[in-house]
Amino acid sequence: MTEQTLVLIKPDGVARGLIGDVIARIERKGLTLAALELRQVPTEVAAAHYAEHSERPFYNDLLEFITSGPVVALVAEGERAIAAFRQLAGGTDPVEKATPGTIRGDFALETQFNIVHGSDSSESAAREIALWFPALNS
Ligand code: RTP
Ligand code: MG
Repeated sequence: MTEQTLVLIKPDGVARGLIGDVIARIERKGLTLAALELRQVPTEVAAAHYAEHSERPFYNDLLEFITSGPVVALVAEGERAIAAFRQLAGGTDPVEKATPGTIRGDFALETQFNIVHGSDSSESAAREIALWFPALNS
């Protein structure tokens, strides 16, 4: 089924010059881009984006990190796009869970600095796309 998923290249990925590599992997997989923008994240958007983690011990660090520099926000589209991008990203812990060949497995050492975000379900994707790109699909 054709889906859309919200991807973020987090501040560490942008600062380390990995925008092109991440986008190349998305395109090579066969997904297409429906929206793409470099932007500074307002704290309110970061808080809404990660609202499900608001009670977790790492929440404040996560908000501080995601607002620490520009991110690339994009919407990738294609068959099973949500699971397809999660496959490209690899597991949340870039050493214990992500395998080599994935974005996190290839480029990251620490869970907090794991380069990318991808929506984890169709409900999350719909919520996150409406948050980051309210004009898309409207
Ligand atoms: P994301 O939402 O960023 O795509 O990552 P995810 O689904 O793989 O992981 P999730 O459980 O949603 O966690 C969101 C982000 O919070 C940071 N985190 N830090 N220090 C920690 O134990 C910890 N756990 C999670 C990571 O940046 C993770 O991507
Ligand atoms: Mg998540």
